[in-house]
Amino acid sequence: MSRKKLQDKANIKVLAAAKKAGIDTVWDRFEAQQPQCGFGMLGICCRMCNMGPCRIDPFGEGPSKGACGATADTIAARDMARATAAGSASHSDHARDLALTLIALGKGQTQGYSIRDPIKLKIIAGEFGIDIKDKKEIDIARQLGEKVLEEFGKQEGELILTKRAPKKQQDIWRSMNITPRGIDREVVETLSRTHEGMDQDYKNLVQTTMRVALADGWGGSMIATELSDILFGSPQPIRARANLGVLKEDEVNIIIHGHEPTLSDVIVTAAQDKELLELAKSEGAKGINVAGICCTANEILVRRGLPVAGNFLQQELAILTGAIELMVVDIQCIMPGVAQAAKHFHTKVISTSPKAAIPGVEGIAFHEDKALDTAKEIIKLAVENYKRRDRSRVNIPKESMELVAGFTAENIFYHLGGRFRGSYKPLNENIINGRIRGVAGVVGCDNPKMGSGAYHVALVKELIKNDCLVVQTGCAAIECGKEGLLRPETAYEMAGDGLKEVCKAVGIPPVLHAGSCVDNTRILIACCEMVKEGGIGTSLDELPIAGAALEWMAEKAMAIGWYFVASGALVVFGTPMRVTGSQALTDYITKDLEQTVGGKWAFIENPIDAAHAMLAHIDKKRKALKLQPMLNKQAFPVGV
Ligand code: NFS
Repeated sequence: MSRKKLQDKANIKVLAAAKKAGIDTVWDRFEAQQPQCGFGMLGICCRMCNMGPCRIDPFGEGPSKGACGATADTIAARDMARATAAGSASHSDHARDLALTLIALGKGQTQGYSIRDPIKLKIIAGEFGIDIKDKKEIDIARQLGEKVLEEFGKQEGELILTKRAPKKQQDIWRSMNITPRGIDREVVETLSRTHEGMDQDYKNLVQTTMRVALADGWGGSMIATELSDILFGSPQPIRARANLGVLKEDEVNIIIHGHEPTLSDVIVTAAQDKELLELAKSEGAKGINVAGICCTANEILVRRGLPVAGNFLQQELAILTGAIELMVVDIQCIMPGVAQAAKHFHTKVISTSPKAAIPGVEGIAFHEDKALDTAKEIIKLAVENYKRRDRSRVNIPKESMELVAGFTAENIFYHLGGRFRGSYKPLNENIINGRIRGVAGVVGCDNPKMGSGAYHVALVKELIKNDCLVVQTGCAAIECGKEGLLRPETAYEMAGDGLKEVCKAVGIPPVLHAGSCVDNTRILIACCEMVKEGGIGTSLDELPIAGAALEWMAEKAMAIGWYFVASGALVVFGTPMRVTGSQALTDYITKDLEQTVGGKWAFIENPIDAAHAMLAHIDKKRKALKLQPMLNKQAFPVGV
């Protein structure tokens, strides 16, 4: 597969118009960066102190050490640890804000929020040791928020949600001293250990990397998912559409972009406000159309069926359609290019988080106590901007695809077991009897290095063809949704015979959209349920599972990859993390680590090769478990 292949017709159409108008996009800027810095890519450029920047000669002709004496192993491992800590911090800070929202709700200091999943509130409160007897929901919410906040500042002990993992994982983590103690502590310690003159042993640096990542997976991200379900409702399978074609020619188009559901959920509610709809009509628009980009889109998609305008790489393209009145952004994955693209059109960009200011972009700070008022104010700005739309420049591609999203560890339980005997038993049984080979997570970003999402699509097709049930999150899920893979019909069109039969019996697509990137923790929980159900291993590392984020881009993806590896999974990235300048580190994380944590990394660019590596790994686990041979004889051979 050639690099930079733009397979999405919507993208091709908008990019052609952008080129004509002389407006650059992420693909142009990426191209302008070529060739990219080889030292940087290999992870052997050190900028930790002001004796540097230092770099190691990968050909062995120039320096083999930095000014302080740091080797390639130390330099690459420190860089990897820091990036993982940043990813973990991002998810976890997002979770912290949700805890603060829950506390504010408990204190009656919010506007537009309620407890939408009271059952989950009580379950999670129980897990956090809160006595819920005779307590009002609102009081439980406040107490839970406070208890969750303690997880961030804890100095000793173990994060409460790590108890959800199978005993063997907990034992491994304890024996390797990687059980996360407090979320903030792990981030701070990783930053401190990677300061100049601190931790120099790459294996020791991998240890802090795993612990800070586990603080994300079994801490920050998991908390974010649970609190979002409590505040905004637990997802249920829901139909929606994705791609730029969801934008409307004759309505006010508002894009919500970023990650937190806190504001965007209220915006979707406020967009149905009668007065605002009247105002839109008086401005000549037929309605107000709210659509999403990135994980904010996923958060609202899985709960309310929000139309998805696009994934990460499409954020500028949405603006380039000339049909966006306003894009409201919160945190993470917002390209500076968005504000630059907006300057060419009437589009207003509003930033709502003081943590993510953008030069030249108006900031409207968002506070929970005035959430609904703020949302209305923002929508009003959009409606008033409708008259400034230059109709001669509107270029909305017609492409949009139907999809089903909203599968969770809890509701998949009911789907697989049927309404009256909710259980993971049918999933496990179908894995045991060889109808389903295993479960693969295909997640993460899209990256101009790989075109515009084609790698996810090719990988998922190969996996389901070979009877692997696929679970997705993030931009990878959006990409596969646009390509029609998230429809139940996909089972008939593309899945192997065994998987097809199960999907047909249960009524699910072979590719399950489980939400945003913090919702990767839903996959962890589903895996724990598989272990609990029995018959396919007593720990996560024994399960026939694998994960991939071929088009990964963000540091958050490194944190996610690492917490899956440390939890016992094989994780495949399409382009390597910046480690390959150190052979020792690369070997350690792609080979040796499997002996201790059960998981490991692989870096494989070709999506078919990546699929086969995942299938081979799954087959290795099947063999160890002595499961029955695969029923579908045409499928990828049980090779290992
Ligand atoms: Ni994940 Fe989601 Fe998308 Fe990548 Fe960005 S939106 S949090 S980081 S680009 S998948």
